[in-house]
Amino acid sequence: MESIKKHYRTCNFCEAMCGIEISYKGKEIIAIKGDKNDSLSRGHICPKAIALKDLHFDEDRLKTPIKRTKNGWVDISWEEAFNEVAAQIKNIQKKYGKNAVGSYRGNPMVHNIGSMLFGGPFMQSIGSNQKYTATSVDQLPHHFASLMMFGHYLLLPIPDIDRTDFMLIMGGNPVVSNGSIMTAPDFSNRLKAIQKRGGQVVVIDPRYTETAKIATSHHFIKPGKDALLLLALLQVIFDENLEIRGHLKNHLNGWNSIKEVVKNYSPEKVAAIIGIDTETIKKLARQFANAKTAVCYGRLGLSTQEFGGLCQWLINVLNIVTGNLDSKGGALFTKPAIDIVGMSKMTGNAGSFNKRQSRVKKLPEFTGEYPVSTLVDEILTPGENQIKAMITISGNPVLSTPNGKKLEEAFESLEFMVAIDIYLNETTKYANIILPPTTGLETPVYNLVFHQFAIKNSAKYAEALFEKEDNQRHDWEILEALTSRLSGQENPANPEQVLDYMLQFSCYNDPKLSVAELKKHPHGIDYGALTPQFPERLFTKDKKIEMAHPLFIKDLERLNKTLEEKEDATYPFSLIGRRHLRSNNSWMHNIERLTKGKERCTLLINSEDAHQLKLKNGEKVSVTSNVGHVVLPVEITDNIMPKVVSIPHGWGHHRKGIKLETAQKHAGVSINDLTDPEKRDELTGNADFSGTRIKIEKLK
Ligand SMILES: Nc1nc2c(c(=O)[nH]1)N[C@H]1C(S)=C(S)[C@@H](COP(=O)(O)OP(=O)(O)OC[C@H]3O[C@@H](n4cnc5c(=O)[nH]c(N)nc54)[C@H](O)[C@@H]3O)O[C@H]1N2
Ligand SMILES: Nc1nc2c(c(=O)[nH]1)N[C@H]1C(S)=C(S)[C@@H](COP(=O)(O)OP(=O)(O)OC[C@H]3O[C@@H](n4cnc5c(=O)[nH]c(N)nc54)[C@H](O)[C@@H]3O)O[C@H]1N2
Ligand code: SF4
Ligand SMILES: [Mo]
Repeated sequence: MESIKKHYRTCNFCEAMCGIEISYKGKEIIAIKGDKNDSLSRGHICPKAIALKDLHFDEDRLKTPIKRTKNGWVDISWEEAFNEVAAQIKNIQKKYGKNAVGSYRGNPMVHNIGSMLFGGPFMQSIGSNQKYTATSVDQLPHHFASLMMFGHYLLLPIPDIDRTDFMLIMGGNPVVSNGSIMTAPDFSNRLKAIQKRGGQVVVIDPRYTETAKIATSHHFIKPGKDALLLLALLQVIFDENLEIRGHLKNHLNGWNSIKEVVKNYSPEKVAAIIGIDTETIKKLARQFANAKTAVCYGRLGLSTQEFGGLCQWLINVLNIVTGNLDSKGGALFTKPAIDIVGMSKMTGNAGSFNKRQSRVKKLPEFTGEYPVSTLVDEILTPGENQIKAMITISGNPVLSTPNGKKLEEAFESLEFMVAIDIYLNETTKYANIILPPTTGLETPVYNLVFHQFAIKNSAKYAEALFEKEDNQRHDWEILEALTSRLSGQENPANPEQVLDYMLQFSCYNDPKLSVAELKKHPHGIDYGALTPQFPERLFTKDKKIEMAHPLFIKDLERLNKTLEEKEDATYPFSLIGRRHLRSNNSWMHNIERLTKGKERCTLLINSEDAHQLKLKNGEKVSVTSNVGHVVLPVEITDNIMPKVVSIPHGWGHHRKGIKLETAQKHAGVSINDLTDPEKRDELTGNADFSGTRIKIEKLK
């Protein structure tokens, strides 16, 4: 008789890195609970952790390669699949050149140590410039601001929420998302703790969110107007001499330029445009500047918008001029056990911008990739270097990037496509071959990226709970099999060995770190609170922070044009997205436990607007933008600003030819059938999802 055993690991679904305790017997999972001894998460989990079990047993998950034929999908052997994919890639590159093969890498890649470690060599073996990832529909402006100001695209400031006295949250809903570029499991309790110790939390969001509900106060803002608010806060701070130079005073370039620039943005000038009154802006500026410690944190709603780059820049500037950057209780930088930022001193890769431009729309490269909103153009526009074949790895761009419908057309036109993915879904159905990897409990965990974003320094490794079946392959094995066929070079190491190698360079050497050492600590090793690290850790040549980089100053001209913007009569509503606790982007809707219950893919609309349009709760409406059209039910509420409506992203599983039985029962519609690829932050190239112009009509 097998006994019940316990396995400790980190949930790999979102950035929160919750420690979990799994009770199991043989191949059976008895229970999944929060690990109370986890150094970071202290026992917290969300409902998605339990779904690790459902994902493991999901019958729709693919286990062996499949190939699309005239008679439908057929199983093929791994050997045949690898050989054919490599041959097709080589053939297309021979016919059209290296850049004819494009790639898109999606979010789960970052949560998978195998693909993180073996993805780089694979991309090199393809050798194409046509590289795209989910970064440019997400956090690109954060990287951009860090590269320009601190000299390294991964040197991202992390809010010190366990010690701050004042937290200003703009365009983030961590109570639901569990935090992003802020690994802070159990966020709700950490937020409540700020208030318990006498501090305050203020939320700025066009929706009265789950985070706003437990904050000290909340203010609605019109979508896309945050840069103006941030400038006005800075204007008040300088006008009232509330600025503090702090410990970095000798390491700041551009202080006076900032002081000069912000003079143009008084609260009086911006109040009506942003939808927040003058007195509220002034009070907020004073509170922030006068708090003993304070931190401004702006996330997705501030980066996926027209002025994403300006927003992330101004957030850093606000933290700097109040003495809160690189400072306890403010925004700090991490020092993880495997320090990818530190290691780039060896590799020389601190990020790059505009080294080349995309072929069709001339958009700037960022750290080797182009904005994914132009992928459609690169596939559909004929000419030299046109993309003729695509590789997608753990991505679902048909649902997650702007104008998914058009992208479907583009994928359809390709000569060849391969997808490395666990499902036959809205994107992978266009592939000629799908290579399905192991996932979740069949994989080891070490978070290369999220330790880098965590509010405390720690390290943790866990082995796979379940051995893969003989016919299965890990992501890294698939990548390695293709890399060796394309480059002719084999990589004899496995992920554990590569990690071991990287751990040698760790700054934590008591005890000396290795995978074996980490295995002795199933709840993780706690390295304590974040500490100030500037100027030493700056990557700028002069070891100074570039507060007023000319690219930002220039971009203000674009922002200034919006000061005179008129209402749009054709499309009177402004559309934003939202997330739900029991979803993760587009790919967890096939799990009944997470999808069941009240319909969630609804159009949130303010009761005043609903009244004017004579809409009843639950009534289906037609929603149209300049690129597309969807029909979905309305959900009337006062938790959203008038003239702003919201549709969650990641739905739209009604598409034909996919194998996701549960997801198709709760199909919903895709917000990205409405979003426009031409709307982007011109500075960084990031997609602009906040404030898509739409009209709403009653169904006849
Ligand atoms: N309108 C709008 N659009 C958005 C957003 C928004 O807020 N609004 N959010 C954006 C953001 S922040 C992001 S990160 C992107 C996400 O965009 P993507 O990364 O493109 O999409 P996901 O929905 O995460 O799809 C993940 C894919 O990986 C597969 N997968 C899951 N686990 C594994 C695994 O272990 N291995 C492999 N190989 N595959 C796996 C899934 O089946 C799925 O096909 O969407 C963006 N799009
Ligand atoms: N449950 C769940 N958790 C997730 C995910 C998920 O899909 N589901 N996705 C994961 C991923 S990939 C990411 S990147 C993170 C994202 O994590 P968050 O950044 O917390 O993302 P959202 O919950 O989308 O919050 C964005 C907020 O911005 C607001 N907003 C929209 N436009 C504007 C604007 O113009 N100005 C302001 N001030 N606010 C605006 C929206 O109303 C919303 O409340 O979440 C991660 N965690
Ligand atoms: S918040 Fe939920 S999904 Fe995210 S790591 Fe924790 S348990 Fe997993
Ligand atoms: Mo994301």
